[in-house]
Amino acid sequence: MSKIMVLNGPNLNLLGSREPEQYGHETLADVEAMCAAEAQRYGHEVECRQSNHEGALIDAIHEAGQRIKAGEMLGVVFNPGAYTHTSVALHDAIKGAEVPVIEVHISNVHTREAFRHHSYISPVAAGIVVGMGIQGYVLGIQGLIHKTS
Ligand code: CA2
Repeated sequence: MSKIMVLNGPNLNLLGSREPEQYGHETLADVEAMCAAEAQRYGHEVECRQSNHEGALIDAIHEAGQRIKAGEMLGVVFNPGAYTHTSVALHDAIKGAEVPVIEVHISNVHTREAFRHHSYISPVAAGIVVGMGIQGYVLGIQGLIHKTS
């Protein structure tokens, strides 16, 4: 059994409480339960983290890198939230730690404001899931398992 890290960035702890037209009615706890069930279907286990702090997300990516090298983790399903559009530091962390990352966005960022059209994460992501609602996390887990097994 391997671990999969499900990592969520800023404000995703608010899922289900506001903006349901954009992000749906489900909470982050609902998302994490779906991810756990999907990973279990493949004999894997999720470890779920959320932070509103860029440095904490970078630390989580570094930790994933070490655990992947130790053979106990497959990679990270990552919704970086608004840091997607701003963070060179997260780009560098993913590249530097050589972590297979599936980038997930609940909404279709390409139909939204222009500032959401660019991602610093996509060039270093192993795959991208956009605009599939919270089902995108399930697809991200499937994609990560497919790419790394
Ligand atoms: O579509 C996505 O998953 C995003 O990563 C969500 C980010 C946004 O900045 C990205 O452009 C696209 C925002 C997450 C905020 O989530 C909230 C959920 C409920 C209420 C308020 C914010």
